[in-house]
Formats: sequence, C-alpha cells, structure tokens
Amino acid sequence: MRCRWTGALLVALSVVACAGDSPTAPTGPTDDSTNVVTITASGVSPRKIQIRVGERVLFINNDSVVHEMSSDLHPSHLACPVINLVGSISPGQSKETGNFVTVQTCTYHDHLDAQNPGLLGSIVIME
Ligand SMILES: [Cu+2]
Repeated sequence: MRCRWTGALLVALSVVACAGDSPTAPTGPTDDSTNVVTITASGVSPRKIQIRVGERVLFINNDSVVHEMSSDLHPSHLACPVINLVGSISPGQSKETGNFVTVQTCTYHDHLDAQNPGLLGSIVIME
C-alpha cells in the first residue's frame, strides 16, 4: 500500500511540474515571430508589414551586400528612431528594431542606397 501512495504522489508532482513548464500562450507584446522583413537583391519583403504596439521587427539580410536600414526621413532619420537600432546588417546577419510604442506608420530606407525604391518599406503599428 505504501508503494502505491508514493507512486500516486510522484504522478501528482510530475503533473504539477509539467503544468508549470508549459509555455504560455503567445499573446505577449514582443511575440514578433512573424514580424520579419527579409532583404534580398530585389529589395525588402514584405514592403509593408503590420505589427502591434510594443512589438519589434526583425530584418534579415539575405543579400550579398551590406544594408543599413534607417528611419525616414533621409538623412536625418528622425521619424521613427527605433528603426535606426537595426543599422548596418552584413550579408547573412539579422537585426531587430527597438519596440514600436506609438500607433503610426513608419517608413524606412537603406541609408547606403537611399534612392533605391526596392529598399523602401513601411511598418504599420496598430493598437
Ligand atoms: Cu538615410
């Protein structure tokens, strides 16, 4: 009888432990697994991305040259400074913006190729 009780207790404990380890629902403000902009030789994709307040955007450079993603307007970069945290990205590298905290639309460009229309994009920050 004593063994049975111990077994039952262990089962109960492991259930509690598993419940504690289970991941919480992905509703946090920084769940930005889909907030990804990829840069290739043909430009940024998607050109327009929608995110929520508090989230960030990850830029991935899949091109063979360095890019420097910067907030508009060029060259002051003052419209959405959190984009400037991305800065210079080497080929194969990925970098994140800061948190977008205002409901607005932010536009950006590649500071190293500011006139290239393929490298102009926008980030729509929603409530
Ligand atoms: Cu610029």
